[in-house]
Amino acid sequence: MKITTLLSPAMFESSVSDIQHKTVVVIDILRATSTMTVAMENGARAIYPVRDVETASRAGSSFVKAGERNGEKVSGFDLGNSPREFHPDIVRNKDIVMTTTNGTRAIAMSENAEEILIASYRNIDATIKRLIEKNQDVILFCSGWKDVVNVEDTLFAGELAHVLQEKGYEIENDATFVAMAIYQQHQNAPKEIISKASHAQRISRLSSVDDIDICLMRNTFHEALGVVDGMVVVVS
Ligand code: 3SL
Repeated sequence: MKITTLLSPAMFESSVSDIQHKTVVVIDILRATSTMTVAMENGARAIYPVRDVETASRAGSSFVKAGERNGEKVSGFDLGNSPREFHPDIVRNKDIVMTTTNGTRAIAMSENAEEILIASYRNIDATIKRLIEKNQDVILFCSGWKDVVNVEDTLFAGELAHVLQEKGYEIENDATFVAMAIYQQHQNAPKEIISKASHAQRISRLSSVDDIDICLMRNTFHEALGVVDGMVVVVS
């Protein structure tokens, strides 16, 4: 089995082939995939990730509409993309339609994969378990920020690659070695480097530093999340 890492969506065209036989792990630590995990932890029925604001705004009134652009809540939507907003009182037993700047874009780009997993620190062990059970070539897809590489997604991809390599997976591209090197250097103090990251600074300005702590909590949810028929649901 092989691991390919995309440090940003800009690598997609040049680095991805045969996606229909692979598992793609979509990573947007700050904050889309972490927030999706929180929503599912808090009892949401399903999340419909969509690429654009127009599609999300057309969802029926039974949906909770979550939208973020440039770190801010989309005007007229029920929620933005802060994990603190996805409270059980709001999301329990609800379907959520969600669009974000980078995370839902990466999910849409992965649509032809055999399986798409939605990963965050909050469900990292369940994600690893699912990958090992599937025993398929893996693409670690860092959502980045507007096609630019970021620290937090790279660090997370490096951890997944490190664990999978120990299980016998082969490293397919240099981006995976880069992610693993960053992980090896910062594994004991991930928050230290992540809080210096440009998007962490942006979130602290626009939302709250609490979001960063929430997104960095490990294994608060013991289920893998995947995209099935266009919905993010529990797959394990
Ligand atoms: O781009 C995204 O998908 C978001 O996670 C960005 S933000 O954290 O909501 O600003």
